[in-house]
Amino acid sequence: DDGASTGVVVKPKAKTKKPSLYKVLMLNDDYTPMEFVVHVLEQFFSKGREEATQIMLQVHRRGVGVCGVFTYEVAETKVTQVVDYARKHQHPLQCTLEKE
Ligand code: TYC
Repeated sequence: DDGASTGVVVKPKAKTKKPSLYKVLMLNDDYTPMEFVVHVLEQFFSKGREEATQIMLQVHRRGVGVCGVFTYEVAETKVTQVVDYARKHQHPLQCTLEKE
């Protein structure tokens, strides 16, 4: 807009792009104790006992559940931390990323 008709020059807004978001998904298995999964959801995803239990039961019954939604780097870090922590405790718990 060169302001020819109104005298007002509108500067084009420099658009800041929102980062893509990624879901961290928890996967079911037959061996990881329910209590361990609840503990992971509390410690790594800041869930309260109630919500952590609901998510764990969703995964147990349906096979998969959403732990949280993050930018790529944060989501990738959560997955690594959870899988490393589970291995340290000798549980096969798996989680993964999915682009929203
Ligand atoms: N299915 C497991 C059991 O019966 C519990 C479990 C829930 C494991 C959620 C993993 O992401 C998981 N002990």
